Amino acid sequence: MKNFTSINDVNNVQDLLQKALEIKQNPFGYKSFGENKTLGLIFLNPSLRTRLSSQKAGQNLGMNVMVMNMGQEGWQLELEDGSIMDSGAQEHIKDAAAVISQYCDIIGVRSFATLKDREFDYKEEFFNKFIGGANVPLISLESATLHPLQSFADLITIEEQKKVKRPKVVLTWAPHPKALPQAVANSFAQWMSKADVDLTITHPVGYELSEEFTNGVEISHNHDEALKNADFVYAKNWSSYSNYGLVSNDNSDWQITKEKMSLTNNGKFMHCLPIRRNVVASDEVLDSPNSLILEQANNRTFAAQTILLEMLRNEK
Ligand code: SN0
Repeated sequence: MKNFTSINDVNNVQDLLQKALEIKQNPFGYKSFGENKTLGLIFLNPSLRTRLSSQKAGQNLGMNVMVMNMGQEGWQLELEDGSIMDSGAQEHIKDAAAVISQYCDIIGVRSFATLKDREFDYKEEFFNKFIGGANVPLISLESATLHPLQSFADLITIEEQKKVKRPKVVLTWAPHPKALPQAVANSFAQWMSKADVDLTITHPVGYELSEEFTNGVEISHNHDEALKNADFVYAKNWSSYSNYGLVSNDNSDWQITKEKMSLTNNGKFMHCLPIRRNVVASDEVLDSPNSLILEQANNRTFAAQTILLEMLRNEK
């Protein structure tokens, strides 16, 4: 695996899933693979789970790990080739990526969507420019349009928790006070489309995701109807794709409550976190035995460790 920026970098999703489950049983079984190797984790945006689980994943493999909060502590990066850098940005992304590559054997990068320039975001300009300047494998820690490590952890969680061979999984839009990226939802749709599940996406009119990720997926604007008989309810807010970055009205009736969950097949509740309690979902749902939020967060370590091991194996 050269880079990991989407599910398209994975040869066989089932094999990867089985590997993750094996690693979870024996997290220190591959400790020699990362000996004298360095993992660099570069954050342009805030993080809790991604930062700590990726660090732990690297350590479980025997790697040295360096973390930099570039958004706050680094130079502002210029992306334009040939630009005269006489204002704003102090360093070109190609210089930064090449330098970090000299210190690291694998680089993880987080850079969220701007939510202002759809073309820039959906072309993944930041990631592509960084990869262009880097000389070592790159792992996405959430890009403008995707969050593959999160979706891989979600797939592991569903595999562990499912009671039927092909569960009904519902990805539901949820209310939120701020405009958020579509990355988690896009990525979840992409991974679930390749998993042994029946996926339904439900959202208010105006919150359609890019068809690039939802092609062939059942989509419903009827929240209650979509939730019926769900085995898994995955809640996430995202801002509008068509009216890019906008949040038009509050739709507070889309909050996942105990009443909404009662429509499901004793369904399990999922969210990637961080979650705004009693806005996206109620305390009752989040603290119920059917909530999988901690299991998902725990599986972030094993998702990251599986991808890191694939990359380290390539080098051997
Ligand atoms: C990010 C997102 O893409 O939605 C990261 C999720 C893993 N979430 C947020 O930025 C939440 C911020 C907020 O205001 O609640």
